[in-house]
Amino acid sequence: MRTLTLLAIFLIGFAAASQAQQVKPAASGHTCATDAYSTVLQAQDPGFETRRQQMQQQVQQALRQQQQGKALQADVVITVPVVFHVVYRTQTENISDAALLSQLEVLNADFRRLNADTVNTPDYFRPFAADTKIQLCLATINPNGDKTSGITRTQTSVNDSFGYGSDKVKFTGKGGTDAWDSNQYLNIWVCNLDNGILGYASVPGAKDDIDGVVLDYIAVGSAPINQFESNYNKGRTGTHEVGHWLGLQHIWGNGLSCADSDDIADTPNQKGENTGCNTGIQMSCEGSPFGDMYQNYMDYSDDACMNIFTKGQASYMQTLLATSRSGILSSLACGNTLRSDFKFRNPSDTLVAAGDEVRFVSASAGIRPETWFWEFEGGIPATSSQLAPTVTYPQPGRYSVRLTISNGSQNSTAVKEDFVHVTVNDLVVYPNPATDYITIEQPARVQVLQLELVSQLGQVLVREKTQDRVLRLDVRHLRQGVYILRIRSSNGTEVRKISVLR
Ligand SMILES: [Ca+2]
Ligand SMILES: [Ca+2]
Ligand SMILES: [Ca+2]
Ligand SMILES: [Zn+2]
Repeated sequence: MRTLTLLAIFLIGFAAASQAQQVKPAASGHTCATDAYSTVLQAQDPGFETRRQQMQQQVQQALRQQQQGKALQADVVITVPVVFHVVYRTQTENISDAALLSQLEVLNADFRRLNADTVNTPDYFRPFAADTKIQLCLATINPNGDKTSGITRTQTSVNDSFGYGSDKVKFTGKGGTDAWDSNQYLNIWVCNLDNGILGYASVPGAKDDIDGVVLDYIAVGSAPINQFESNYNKGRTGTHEVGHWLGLQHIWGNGLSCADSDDIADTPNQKGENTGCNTGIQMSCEGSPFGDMYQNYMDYSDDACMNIFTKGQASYMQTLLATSRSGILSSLACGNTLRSDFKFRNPSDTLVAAGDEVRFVSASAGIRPETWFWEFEGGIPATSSQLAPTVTYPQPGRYSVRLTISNGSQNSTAVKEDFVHVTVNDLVVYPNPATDYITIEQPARVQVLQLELVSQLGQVLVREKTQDRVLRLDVRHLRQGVYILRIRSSNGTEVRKISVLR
């Protein structure tokens, strides 16, 4: 009888797999491609590894500061807005809204330690178990500011399945769906992944347009809503991959030895991955009295046999959200409000010459505004109701810009002081004569490279290389007399006579 049941389970599993024309996941063990995907990114994107390491260092530095007393607001629950992009070829792959909502429920339960199977965490690991204070919500506003279900569905023309190598699922032009602004959303793509891969995540440091988590459709949500027979039908692939997205490494580190680590202090050191469903104490490395924490979401155990994030992992993820994913903290994607913001259409317009045209563009968040009201100190026009106005500034100075947006029932104002710097037309040096400091102010479109203050005998007394627009030279140590200021700029070399008075 038992053999028959097993055979039946095997056949159902086989049917699901053959429908997808794919190999089932390896006989045991999560098949997470996050590490392999990071290796691909290292090869494709020269800046990736540096950014990843910088972000890791930022977290470690912030964690050290927290230990020195500058604690994060530990009681604040962070909400991460999620958009699901279902990219399907067959109706089987086009999993239901219910399955996606079930996935969200699993994530919220696991991250808040509200999962029903916390009872399976052994007593000796319970003191380490954490409510991560991170929760997820389904986006209610899309990047255009319009209402959304938080779910996109795309029937794909891609005939074979998707893989982490090509990453096609993340691009509309390649048969997938473009990411929504990853500074405001966690993008979760659902598709048929090849080679039995269950999921992969971009770790912090990946570029915005590929940022997010990809899940194989068979691993989304929890049975019975998840209708696929496997050891990975309780939605824990999602928990594991979102853990990676928030910077967590596999609990065994990145090598199959005891010398490497996951950089989390309260997870036991572990040699390699655990698969299936272990029981009792399994010790792969010396020095941890209770052995491997194979119940951890960042191991490879079966979905039914994982049930814990640790406090160390929780602070790591919290801190990562406070540093390199801080856009998520201020995202309005699950709300019902709007927030004014704006920028230069051309980023170098922060510094212009008198008479130049400066173009602005609204960069509001949340609900799409219906009206814009701009106020330009020192500008012509002084006000505008356009989405992206052009303004001329006749006089040198530093000017504020203010934008009030409204959707009829709500409004929001952003003010930026000294946002526009209209420079002088010619290089000016003042005061002359000077007693303590000389100020050198350069016009837009000219870049001063080096300044030299030279005595009348030709001796260089001060030399400065500079990137600054406004420079102050200290002449308090100079005797009364006449000096030569030699200014080398992108316009050539210019010489001014400067008197110092005592
Ligand atoms: Ca697949
Ligand atoms: Ca550890
Ligand atoms: Ca290891
Ligand atoms: Zn993984």
